[in-house]
Amino acid sequence: MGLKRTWRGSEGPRDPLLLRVGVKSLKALPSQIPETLGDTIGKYYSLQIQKAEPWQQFIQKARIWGDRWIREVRPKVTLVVRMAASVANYDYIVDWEFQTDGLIRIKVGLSGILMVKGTAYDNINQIPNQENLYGTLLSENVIGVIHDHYVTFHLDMEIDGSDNSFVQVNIKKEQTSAGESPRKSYLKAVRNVAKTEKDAQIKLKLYDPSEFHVINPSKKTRVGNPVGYKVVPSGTAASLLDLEDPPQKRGAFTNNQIWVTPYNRSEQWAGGLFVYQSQGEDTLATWSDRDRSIENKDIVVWYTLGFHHIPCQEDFPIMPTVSSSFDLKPVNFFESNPILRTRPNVDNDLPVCKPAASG
Ligand SMILES: [Cu+2]
Repeated sequence: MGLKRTWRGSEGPRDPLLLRVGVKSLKALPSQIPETLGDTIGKYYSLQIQKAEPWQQFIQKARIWGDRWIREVRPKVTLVVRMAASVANYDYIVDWEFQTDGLIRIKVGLSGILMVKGTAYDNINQIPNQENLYGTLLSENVIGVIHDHYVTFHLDMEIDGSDNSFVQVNIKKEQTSAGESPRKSYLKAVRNVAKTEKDAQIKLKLYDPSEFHVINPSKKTRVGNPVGYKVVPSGTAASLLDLEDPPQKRGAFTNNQIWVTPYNRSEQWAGGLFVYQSQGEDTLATWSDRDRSIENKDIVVWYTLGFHHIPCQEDFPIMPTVSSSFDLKPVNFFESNPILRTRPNVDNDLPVCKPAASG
């Protein structure tokens, strides 16, 4: 566990001076702003540039804003809970990052020793068909074989209480009727509350997108939205193996990226208890196929983060860390942006790490 202090993208250093200025065009970047203002800005100040304002208003506006300098920022301070697991030749670094805006980012980093096999080849010009290597020649007589990694998370969600529902919010394209509008299409969100487990066996789709909300249907915000958190996928991978392939039967928890099951103490490990002896009879897929009721129940959301890995020479002999993540993000959980009422941090609020006394 540790505290990390970083700056959010464009927010710049602590206590910046934010100047609202006008520029004639996007070509007029800070380097072209008059020297006098450039002096005022100084190297530690951030610029908030608003384009296409008349140049005459520019100095005046800067002066008006000059009487009301905005000097506050809130540095991004996150609590990171880290776990590192050595699994065979690999090291997996799992970070749970808790942000002050309520977002929880779960990040997985892969490192360690690459899985390789021997070969008689010591140069690719000796290989008649490189595809038949099923990997990459990484060094003389060493092939890094193509493989996948899957990390499945058991998320025992409790959104403001134990009884929750899973809602797939599907984004749909609607067409305008002929002559109705110059526009041809627009977007609509269709909410589908999952009644049973099979309603929540989710394969991610880029061109049929959805949000995945876990809500408490009996707790509402001031304006009536059910409180919730959503699962936000990021870069991930799906298994391409045949469903009847023995490794896939054992690893059937990768058949979908999201599953939802009713809480059951005996259903804790997505691959079952005895993975290496398994014929696939005790996995998340077999539990989910019972199709139990999951609406307004104590539910568990399962999310699988995947990586396809075609090794390259930089991965050998020890891999630089490859990372991906997904988020649990508040969705109508707070009445408004929770950051706005937080005090600006000052240096003294933060723990100061000092080196241990020597000797
Ligand atoms: Cu790998």
